[in-house]
Amino acid sequence: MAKDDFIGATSKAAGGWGALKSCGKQLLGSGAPLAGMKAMLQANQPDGFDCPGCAWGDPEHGSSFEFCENGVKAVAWEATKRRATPEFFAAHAVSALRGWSDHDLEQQGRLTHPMRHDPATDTYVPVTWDEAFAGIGAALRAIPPDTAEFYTSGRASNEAAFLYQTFVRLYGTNNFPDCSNMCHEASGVALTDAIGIGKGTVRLEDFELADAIFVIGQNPGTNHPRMLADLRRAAARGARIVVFNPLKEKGLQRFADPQNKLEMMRGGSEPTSTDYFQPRLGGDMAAVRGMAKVVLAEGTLDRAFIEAECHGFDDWRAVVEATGWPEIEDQSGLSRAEIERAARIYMNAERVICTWAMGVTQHRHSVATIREIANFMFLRGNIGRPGAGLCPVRGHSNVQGDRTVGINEKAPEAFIAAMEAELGVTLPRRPGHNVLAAMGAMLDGSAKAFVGLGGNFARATPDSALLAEAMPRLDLTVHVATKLNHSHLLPGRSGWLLPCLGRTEIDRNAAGIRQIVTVEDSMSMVHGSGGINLPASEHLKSEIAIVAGIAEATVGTGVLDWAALAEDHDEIRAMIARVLPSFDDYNTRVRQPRGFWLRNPASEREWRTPTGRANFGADPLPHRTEWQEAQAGQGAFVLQTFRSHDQYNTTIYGMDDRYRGVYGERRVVFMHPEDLRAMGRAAGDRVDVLGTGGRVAEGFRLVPYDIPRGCVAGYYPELNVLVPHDAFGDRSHTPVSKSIPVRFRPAS
Ligand SMILES: Nc1nc2c(c(=O)[nH]1)N[C@H]1C(S)=C(S)[C@@H](COP(=O)(O)OP(=O)(O)OC[C@H]3O[C@@H](n4cnc5c(=O)[nH]c(N)nc54)[C@H](O)[C@@H]3O)O[C@H]1N2
Ligand SMILES: Nc1nc2c(c(=O)[nH]1)N[C@H]1C(S)=C(S)[C@@H](COP(=O)(O)OP(=O)(O)OC[C@H]3O[C@@H](n4cnc5c(=O)[nH]c(N)nc54)[C@H](O)[C@@H]3O)O[C@H]1N2
Ligand SMILES: [Mo]
Repeated sequence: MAKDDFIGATSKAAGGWGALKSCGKQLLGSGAPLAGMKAMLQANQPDGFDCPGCAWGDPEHGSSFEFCENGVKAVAWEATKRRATPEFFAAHAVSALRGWSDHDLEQQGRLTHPMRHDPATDTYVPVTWDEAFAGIGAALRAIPPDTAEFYTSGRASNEAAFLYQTFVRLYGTNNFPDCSNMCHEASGVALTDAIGIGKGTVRLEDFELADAIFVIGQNPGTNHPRMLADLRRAAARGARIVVFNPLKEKGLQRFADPQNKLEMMRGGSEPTSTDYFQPRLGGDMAAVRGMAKVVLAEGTLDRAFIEAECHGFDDWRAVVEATGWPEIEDQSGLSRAEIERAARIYMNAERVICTWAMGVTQHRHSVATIREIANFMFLRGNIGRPGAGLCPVRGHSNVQGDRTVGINEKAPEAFIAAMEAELGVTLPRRPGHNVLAAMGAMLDGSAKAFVGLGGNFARATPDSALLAEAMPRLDLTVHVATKLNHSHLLPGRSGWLLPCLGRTEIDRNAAGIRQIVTVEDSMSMVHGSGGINLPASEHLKSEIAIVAGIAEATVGTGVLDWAALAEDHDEIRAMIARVLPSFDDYNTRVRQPRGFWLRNPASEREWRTPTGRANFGADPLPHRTEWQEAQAGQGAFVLQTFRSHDQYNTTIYGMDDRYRGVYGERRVVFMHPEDLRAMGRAAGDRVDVLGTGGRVAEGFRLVPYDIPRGCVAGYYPELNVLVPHDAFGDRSHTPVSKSIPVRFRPAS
C-alpha cells in the first residue's frame, strides 16, 4: 500500500504558512486581534507574561519574540472580547448547558461575576465576593477536612499554589488531587527512585550540544511547538533526532519555522527527525530494553560512570540478558534490526538527551518504562554532563512549579516540618488523596466538597459519565476559573463559580501597584510573569486574592494575615523562600531577565537517593501489554486518547486537526487501513467504540492512518467515558489513557 493511502500524508511540513494562517484566524476570531497581538509580542519576554500554552523553556536571548501557533491560540482564547455574563446565565439553566459541547461552553467567553448556583431556578446567579467567601467558609467549616478535595490544575502560579496548599493544610487535610496525577506522575515516581529528584536534568542549552535526541511518546508539533525549533536546529547541525511514536506525526517529520523568514519565503522546511520508529502502544519499555541489550552486548559502556556513580547494575544486566528477542519484538512491534539501528545511533553519540511525555506516562507500566529509559541513559553516562540527560516534557505551563511549592498529597516530611516552623502550628501528616482517590471518594459518597483551582476535573478524569452523577451529590463545589466548562455544570448542594484573572491580565493591588507571579518551566527555570491586558471584567480577582478570601473565611486570621499576603505577592515569595531553601533571595532573582534556575542535584551527579547513587531499576517487562492482550481476542484493539491540534486539554479551540488531515469533526478513530479492511469496514464508516464493563462511546468515524495494526487512536476528552477509573499505572496511579482495551460495533 502506498504511503499516500494515509490521510494526512499529503501536505509536506508542520508549521509554515499553515501555522501563520491559523494564528491570524485565531486572533481575529477571538474578537481581540489587537489585544491578542500585543499580548503575543510580550509572551515569554523578560517583562511580559509566561505563555500559558506549555512548559517548554525560553531561550536565553528572548529578544526576538518566541511564540508559536498554539501559544497564540492559548493567549487569544484568554484575551477574547466575548463574555459569559449574568444575563447569559439567567437565560440558560445549568441542566440545559450540560447538553452543550466543550467548545460551545468556552466559546461564550470570559466569566465576569462571582456566582452561586440557585437550585430553585437551576441557574447561576451573581453574588458579591463577600457572600461567596462567607458561604464557602461556612460550608467547609461544617465538614471534616478530610472529606474535602482540593484540586489544582497546572496553570496556577507558584504564589497561588503555595498559598492554596498553606490554606488547605491549615484547614486540616492533605487532599491535593492535581492534574499532574493524570500527567507526569510516573516521571516523578520513576526519577525520584532512579536519580533522587522527580524532575528532568537538562536545560535548554543542552539541546544545542546533544549529538542525539531521543523523543519518545510525544507530539511536540502540537503540544510543545517551540520545541520543534530546537529539534530542527539540532538536526540542521547534524544531530540525530530519533523518534519513537506509533503514529506518523507530521511535526516530527518536517517543520517550517514561522519565525524563519527565508524558510517561509522559499516554502521550504527542515527535518525535525532523522529516524522514526513506530512501536506498538505500550511497547516502549521493550524497545528501550532491546536497545540496552545491544549496547550491553557490544560493551560500549561508560564503565567509570557505572562503577563510581551507580547502584544495581548487575541485577539489571541479568534481567536484560534474560529478556528474549521474541518478547522484545512482539511487545515493541519493532524488529531486532530496527532496534539495533536505534541502539547504534545511541552508541555513536557522545552526548544524548532523551525526552518523553504522555505516550510514555499514561500506561500501566509507565514507571518501569521510565526506569528503563534512565537505565539506558546511565549505560553511557548520559546524565549530569553538558548536552546529555533526562527530559520529561511537562504539560501545563506551571505544573512543575505547583509541585515544587507544595501541591503534594504526600509531601516530604522536610517540607511539612518547614511549613510548621514558618507557621508556628502543627500540620496534618496523614497522606491525602490524589486524583483517583478523590474520584473514588466522590463515587463512594465519602467526599463532601470539591474545590478546583482551575482545570476541568469532571472532563479530564476517567469515567466522566460516573463522575457526572457523583459530583452533584456533594455538599459543596467551588470552581475558580476563567471560562465556563462542564465541571461547573455539576454543582453540589452549595455551588460556586468564581471568575479569576488570567495570566495575560494586569493584576493591581488595592494601592494600584502591579503584581507579578512566577512559574517554573520544564527545565526548572523560574521566571516572573506580569499581565499586560486589562482585566476581562472589573469584578475579577486574582487566584491569589480568591484563595486568600476563602482561607480567611474558613480558618480565620489567627495564623496568617491573608489579605496582606494577597496585597503584596513579594510577601508570599518571601514565605516560599523561608520554607524552600532553593528559593533563597527569590524576590531579587526572579526579577533578573531570565529568572533563575532551581538547582537540580542529579544534573551535577549528586544523587539524593537512599543508596546515594544513581539506581538501575530491574523491573521485568510487563507480563503482557494491552496490545498483546488484545491480540488474544477477536476484533479487540488497544486505544490511545490524545490531543488534536486545535485543543488545549479539555479546551476545544476548533474542530480541525490540521496535521493529521481531519477537519470539522472530533468524533474520529484513527486505524490502520488493513485493520479497517479486516473488519469489513471502509474509511468514513461510523462505529460505536466499546470499552470494558459496558462502557460505550457512540458515533465515531473511522479514519485510515499510518499506525501499527491493532492500535487505534482518538481524542480526549470525548473518549474519557471509556477510560476506566479502576485501571491505572503501577505506583503512579495515573489513568491508562494511552492503553484502553476496546472493540467496535456499527454505529447505533
Ligand atoms: N496545544 C496544546 N499544547 C499542550 C496541550 C494541549 O492540549 N494543547 N496539553 C499540555 C499538557 S497538560 C500536556 S501533558 C502535554 C501533552 O503533550 P503530548 O504528550 O505530546 O500529548 P498527547 O497528545 O497526549 O500525545 C501523545 C503522543 O504520544 C504518542 N503515543 C501514544 N501512546 C504511545 C506509546 O505507547 N508509545 C509511544 N512511543 N508513543 C505513544 C501519540 O501518538 C502522540 O503523538 O502538552 C501540553 N501542551
Ligand atoms: N483520556 C485522557 N484524559 C486525560 C489526558 C489524556 O491524554 N487522555 N491528559 C491528562 C492530562 S496530561 C492533564 S494535565 C489533565 C488536564 O486536566 P485539567 O488541568 O483539569 O484541564 P484543562 O482542560 O487544562 O482545564 C481547562 C479549564 O481551566 C480553566 N482555566 C484556564 N486558564 C485558567 C487560569 O488561568 N486560572 C484558572 N483558575 N482557571 C483557568 C478554564 O476554566 C478551562 O475550562 O487531563 C488529563 N486527562
Ligand atoms: Mo498534562
